[in-house]
Amino acid sequence: MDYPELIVERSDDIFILKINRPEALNALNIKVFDALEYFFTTYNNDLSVKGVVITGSGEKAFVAGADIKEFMDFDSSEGAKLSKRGQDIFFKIERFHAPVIAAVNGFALGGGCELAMACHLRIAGPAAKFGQPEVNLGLVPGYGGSQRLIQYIGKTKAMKMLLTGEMISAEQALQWGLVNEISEAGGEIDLSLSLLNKIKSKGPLAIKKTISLVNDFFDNTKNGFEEEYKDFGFTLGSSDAKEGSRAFIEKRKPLFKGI
Ligand code: DAK
Repeated sequence: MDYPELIVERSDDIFILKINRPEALNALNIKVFDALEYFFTTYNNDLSVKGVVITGSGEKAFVAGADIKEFMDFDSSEGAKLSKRGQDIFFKIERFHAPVIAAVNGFALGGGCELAMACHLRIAGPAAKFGQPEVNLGLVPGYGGSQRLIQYIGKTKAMKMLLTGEMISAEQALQWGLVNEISEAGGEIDLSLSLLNKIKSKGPLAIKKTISLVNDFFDNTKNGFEEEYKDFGFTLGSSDAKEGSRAFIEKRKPLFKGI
C-alpha cells in the first residue's frame, strides 16, 4: 500500500492505521478515502486479520472533518456522488469481519466523528472532542452522521449536537454512550490494542457473525432474530465451536482456526 496519507503498521494479526495529514488536522480528503477503501477492500474477510485501530497523526486531532478546502468547489451532483462513496467506504469499515477501534486522540469533528462512529468501538483520550459542526458551514453531515449519531446517543441529544454544531468532551461522550472508554493521555492506542488482544482470543467466526448481527439490528431490510438463529446454527456447526466446547471440558484454552 503506497498512500502517504495513511500510515499502515502491522503487528502480527493487528493493523494500526494512522491518518497522516497533521498539517490539516488529518482532514479527510479524497486520497485518505482512496487509502481507506483500498485497505478495507483488500483485507475484508481475511480472517488472519484480527483487528484494526484507526487513529490520527499528531497530538491535536483524530480527524477534524472532511477537507473543507477540497470540497468547497464541488457542485451538488459531485457532492452527492462523493457523499455516497464516503458512506460506502464507512459501511465497509462497519461491516469489517474483525473489530475496528477508533483511537480518538483529539478532535473528531464532522467526517471525523462519522469515521469514529463507523468503527465498532471507540476509545477516547481525555482531550478528545466530538462534534458534527456541518451546520456552521451550511451543510448537513455527508458520511452517515445524521443516522449513526442517533443510534449511539438517541434522538434528543443527537438533535442538539447536529443543530448547534457544538462539540462535546470525552467525558460527555462516555456518559452518553458515544465512546466505550477513556484512556490516559496518550494511551488511546495501547488501550485499543489491549481490547483487541482480549477479543482476538475468541472464535474468529463468532466475532465476524457477532459484528454482522449487531449491524443487522439497524438494517431494515433484515430481521435480526431470523439472522441470529441462522448464524447460531452456522457457528454451532463450525469446527471452532466443537473446539471451544472440547477445550472447556478439557479445561484448556481453545485453539480456534476460523473454520
Ligand atoms: N479541512 C481542511 N483544513 C482544516 C480542517 C478541515 N476540516 N480543519 C483544520 N484544518 C486546517 C486549518 O485550516 C489550519 O491550516 P492552516 O491555516 O495552518 O494552513 C490547520 O488545519 C490547523 O487548524 P487551526 O489553525 O484551525 O487549529 P485550531 O487549533 O485553532 O482549531 C479546530 C482546531 C478543529 C477547532 C479548527 O481547525 C476547526 O474548526 N476546524 C474545522 C472543523 C470543521 O468544521 N470540520 C468540517 C466539518 S464538516 C462532503 C461530505 C461530507 C462533508 C463535506 C463534504 N462531500 C461528499 C462533498 C463533511 C463535512 C465536514 O466534516
